[in-house]
Amino acid sequence: MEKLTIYLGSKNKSSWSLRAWLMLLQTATDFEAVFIQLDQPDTKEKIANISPSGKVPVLKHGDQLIWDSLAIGEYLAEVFPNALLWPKEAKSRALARSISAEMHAGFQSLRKHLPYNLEARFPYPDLLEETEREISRVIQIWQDCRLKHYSNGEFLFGSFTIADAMFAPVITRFITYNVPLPEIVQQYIASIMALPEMQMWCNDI
Ligand SMILES: N[C@@H](CCC(=O)N[C@@H](CS)C(=O)NCC(=O)O)C(=O)O
Repeated sequence: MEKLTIYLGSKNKSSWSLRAWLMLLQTATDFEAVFIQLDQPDTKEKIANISPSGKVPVLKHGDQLIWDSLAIGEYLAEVFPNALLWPKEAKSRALARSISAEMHAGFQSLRKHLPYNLEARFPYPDLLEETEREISRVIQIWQDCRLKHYSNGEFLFGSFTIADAMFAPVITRFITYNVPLPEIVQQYIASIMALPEMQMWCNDI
């Protein structure tokens, strides 16, 4: 196996890096993690040295670079089929890809008004209607998936998939901002937060 290196941003600041980290740990393969501190005078230069897009995460496999969290997930799913990073069944897989893409491309208001910050805790703030609408949409996605896959495991499609990784930083945002959530969603959040790889990320900032 060629050497795998993942380039990541600071744990407290880089929500996209958390996604790639969770996906990579599912493969149970050896890799090197290189963390680049964000918001430092030399951050842009350090990232530019490795990343064609000027952003992290970036995966390096041998001499191949893969950047962007979702592209990294797709690559890992191909190279490590036994990790079952996408659901096995075609329709579930299509749904997992749909919600992962929806997360990847959307929820701008939620991202802007509930910024990712692992360490902070705030009371639930007054939010714009659009942000509230996006929160409701996330809750609806999680509820629908959990109701459908309740008997197969604790995650959106039963076992952990790329879709769970894509939503993991939304979970930490909901915790940071004390977002009120229905019971079934609270259970899902507890399952994600209990993952050892999530603990490794959150408890060692
Ligand atoms: N669409 C990209 C977004 C990556 C991104 O925005 N990364 C941020 C950190 S979370 C970054 O590298 N920012 C550059 C900087 O802070 O200088 C992905 O899915 O990986």
